[in-house]
Amino acid sequence: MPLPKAELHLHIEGTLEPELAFELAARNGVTLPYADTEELREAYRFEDLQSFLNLYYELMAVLRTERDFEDLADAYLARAAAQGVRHAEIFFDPQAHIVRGVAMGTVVEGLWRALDRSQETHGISTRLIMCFLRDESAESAMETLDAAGPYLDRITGVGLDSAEVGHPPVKFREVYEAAAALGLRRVAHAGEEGPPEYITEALDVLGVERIDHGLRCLEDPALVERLVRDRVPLTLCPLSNVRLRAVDVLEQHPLPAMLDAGLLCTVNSDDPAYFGGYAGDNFDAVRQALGLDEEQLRELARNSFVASFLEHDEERRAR
Ligand code: ES4
Ligand code: ZN
Repeated sequence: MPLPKAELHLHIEGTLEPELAFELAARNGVTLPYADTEELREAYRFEDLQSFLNLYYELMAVLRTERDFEDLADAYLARAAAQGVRHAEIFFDPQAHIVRGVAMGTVVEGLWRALDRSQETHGISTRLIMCFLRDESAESAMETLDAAGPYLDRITGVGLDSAEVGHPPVKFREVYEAAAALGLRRVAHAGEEGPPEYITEALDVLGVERIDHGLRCLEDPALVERLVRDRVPLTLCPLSNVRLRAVDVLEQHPLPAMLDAGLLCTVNSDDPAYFGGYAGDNFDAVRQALGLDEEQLRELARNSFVASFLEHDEERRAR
């Protein structure tokens, strides 16, 4: 039995497996520039975050209807359940769909159909986190928040993702203020490819409760001290870090040092269809490559619930 765990860093669009991509392409009359699933998998060789994002946005063309988003989420939840995931806080990127003429309502209603029954069908409680694309303008982010108005009962929080370098958190100060005023929880990707200053800025300017990735905090000892003191969760994604070359090989991932430093680390899958594995696969990989012992793995699983947005009694029940 895999360890019960919460998944806190998961882009739903990053769960699109090649087989489902081709199925949806056929259903929607979309032509993909790949002959078959094998040729598509061949394209999964990334140099960095941007080379991954190019393919990630390209494949989204197959997602068009509510049912597509429902099928996507349902397929993810089934795989996650098989790997011990009991709670999932799921990112989605509305701007990447709205720009293609797919409305906010189509995305949220479709995802919600799968999420709403997930406790019964998969034994997984869920939350939705709406991300802003940081390489788009602050105005576009604010329009996206406005467009989410009718769906805020289904959205727990906001996040910030896509190409990091050159797009510091401060660019989104106003939209995060507006999100906070609406009662939304706040997280942001920071310190994946960007510098440690972006982590500090996400905390101080955006008021985030968790840092997604946060790997580069290690370059700033004072920042590490602060993250430890304030118990700021980091949602690490080890297989993603290898595929996008944030670390050379998994054996050199700093997770053990980060745990030893007292950081509140969690292990997550990011874009599992692209990076070689779901939450349980990431746990297995760090156990093998880094020699983590049972107590460290239990600590990581415990941290995932502590760092989640579950209410306290719900959190106990999920464990
Ligand atoms: C992402 Cl790995 C990663 N980093 C930033 N933005 C993203 N969106 C989807 N995956
Ligand atoms: Zn991510």
